[in-house]
Amino acid sequence: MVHGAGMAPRLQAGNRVHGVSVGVPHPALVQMCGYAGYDFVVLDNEHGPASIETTGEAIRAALGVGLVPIVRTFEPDISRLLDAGAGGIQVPLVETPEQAERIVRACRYPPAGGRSVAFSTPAAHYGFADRQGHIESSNRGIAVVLMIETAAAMERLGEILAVPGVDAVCIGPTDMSYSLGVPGDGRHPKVVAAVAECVGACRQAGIAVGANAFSQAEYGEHVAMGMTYHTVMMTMLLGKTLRERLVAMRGAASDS
Ligand code: 3PY
Ligand code: MG
Repeated sequence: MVHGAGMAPRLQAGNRVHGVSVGVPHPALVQMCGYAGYDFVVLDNEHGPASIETTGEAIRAALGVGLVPIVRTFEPDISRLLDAGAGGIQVPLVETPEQAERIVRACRYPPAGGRSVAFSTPAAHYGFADRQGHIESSNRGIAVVLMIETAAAMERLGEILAVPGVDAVCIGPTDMSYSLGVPGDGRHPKVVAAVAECVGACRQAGIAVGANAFSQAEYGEHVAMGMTYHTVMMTMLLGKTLRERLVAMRGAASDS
């Protein structure tokens, strides 16, 4: 039964995947990412304003264009977002192995975990999905992505990565810079060293790792380091393109 849960095996196999972080929760923007050919979207419910209901619409849009909908969210919403059809969960600011264990457990039906079972949900096709098939494909396919973005997380990184069931790590250089006392400087040697250490540890543990790439040059660096879980940020791309075109037009027209 296809419900967007298919990302975990791809991450486990080390496949390179490209996604869009969507902070403006409109289904049309999600559809656009699918038609553009991306593999997945990260619906950003950490920094974005989406409710569970609007996230449900975005998930529906993603599934309609063949995108895996991963939702970036805090722990309390995991259960409802998976029921809404999320194919993966990305939790920010993970700092302890206990938290990582809780997140994995929340993403797996028993006996593998503690996710509450219901077949009336969009994820289970409102009861039309084969029940056992839904349980098995969800447990096999839902991607568990943890964000590592603080000094506290780095201190316990080995323990966090040893938690069974973690499929990928997404590094957050901005929060990391604030946490390391070099606020806003994602290129500071302290941040660069933390990112390199995190990538190395993930690769050693056989866990996919990635980050937002804000430029093609940065994407190249990420690939060279061994990252395979790549995202671009929609608001940044749109804003940058809009501004560049305006500047170019004003430069080209003598009367503007
Ligand atoms: C960070 O850099 O802190 C992030 O959360 C990136 O998504
Ligand atoms: Mg962050």
